[in-house]
Amino acid sequence: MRTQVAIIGAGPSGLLLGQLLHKAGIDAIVLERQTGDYVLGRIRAGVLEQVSMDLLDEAGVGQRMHAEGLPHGGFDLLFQGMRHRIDMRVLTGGKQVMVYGQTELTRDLMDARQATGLPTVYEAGNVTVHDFDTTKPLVRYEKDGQTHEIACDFIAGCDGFHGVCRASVPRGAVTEYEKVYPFGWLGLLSDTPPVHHELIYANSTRGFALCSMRSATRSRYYLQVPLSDRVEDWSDAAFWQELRLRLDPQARDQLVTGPSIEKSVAPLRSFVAEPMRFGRMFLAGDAAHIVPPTGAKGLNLAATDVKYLAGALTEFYAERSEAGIHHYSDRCLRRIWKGERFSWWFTSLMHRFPNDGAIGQKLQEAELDYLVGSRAASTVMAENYVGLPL
Ligand code: RFL
Ligand code: PHB
Repeated sequence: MRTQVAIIGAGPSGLLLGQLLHKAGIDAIVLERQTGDYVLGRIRAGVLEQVSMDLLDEAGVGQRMHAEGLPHGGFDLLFQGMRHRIDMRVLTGGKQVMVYGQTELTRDLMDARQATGLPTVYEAGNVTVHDFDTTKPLVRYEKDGQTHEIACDFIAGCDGFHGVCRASVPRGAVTEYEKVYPFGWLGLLSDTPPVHHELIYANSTRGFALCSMRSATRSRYYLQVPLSDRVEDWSDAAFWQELRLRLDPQARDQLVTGPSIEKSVAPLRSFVAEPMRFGRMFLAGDAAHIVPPTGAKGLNLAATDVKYLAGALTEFYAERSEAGIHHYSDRCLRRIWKGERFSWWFTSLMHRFPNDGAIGQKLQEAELDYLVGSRAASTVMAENYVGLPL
């Protein structure tokens, strides 16, 4: 088999890249280790920045997002038992974000790919990448007991944090920066109306909580939990009880509970791999960087990588120019580090850190009080939340 770009991973990064390349008339094959249903079953991100929305439109898959997504112009910060609204729309001159689940976005991309008959190989086993330091890279995989080979011009590593592409780069060619946080997020999805029409980010002495949503009838809630907690340790009843304790009296009264549809624990990590290009192989999305979910930057950073990568490859094929390819890593990393900084800062401000004690809590409360009382500080927060310009 031969293609122009072999894309490893059919998460949002890989599928979006496939769609943008298709629009530009560039051939690609997507290889995914899991089944399509498995990929759709992973409940993850929920908030899209304007830049990501624009990109979905550019890829021709934004229709359902506009019809069913929920535009949000603000969110609440809750601390010392009181809620304060950050009015993103006013503070950023009209910008907002879109609440639209990663599952839905992935489904839209999958449907678009299927409708155009573009090749995706699900359950591709033992994917390996070769010769990306030459102009003739090669990808091998196994399917139905047979080994297959794809000759290509470029490899796009869109295979997430545990993928094969970054792991195939010689040690010494890549520098990794990492911070692991001493807690995780326990998430619960339920078919209950959201407690509030906007998101609530809560700093409480019992730990962080987040009230999010997927629609007017589907809620997504998160609790900070110790890393040692397993999902089996948390009954639905225990989750709802703990969430109530971390909310303000009004939200506590308004909270509608119900059986969980999904419940999972995610560890929190900041991670960046530099550079993001190795000859003719690129890394994009979670394959190159991870942010803690506080502030909802992960998927949005992935989308920008893909935008830059699709642009660089289009330039290569249309103009025979390698300028975009050479600048890909630096352009991405400039934006990524700002997303990393914001996610680390917001995480540090909202969570209870086991070693910081009572003074840690007091310092966070003082910063939050300053933040909601200062238009300058609120503007910094709002600008980062809606997404920095490209
Ligand atoms: P993905 O989604 O991990 O997809 C990678 C795909 O590659 C496949 N793969 C392989 N395929 C073939 N061969 C191999 N050897 C392979 N190894 C892996 C995998 O099966 C998978 O299908 O990475 P991608 O596409 O870069 O997308 C990144 C996003 O998924 C991620 O950044 C976000 O989900 C992060 N995130 C959030 N981001 C936001 O922008 N807003 C949010 O509100 C938000 N909330 C979240 C989040 C992530 C969370 N978790 C669980 C980490 C909330 C949570 C709880
Ligand atoms: C979500 O709805 O899953 C979500 C929303 C905002 C975040 C993180 C996750 O900051």
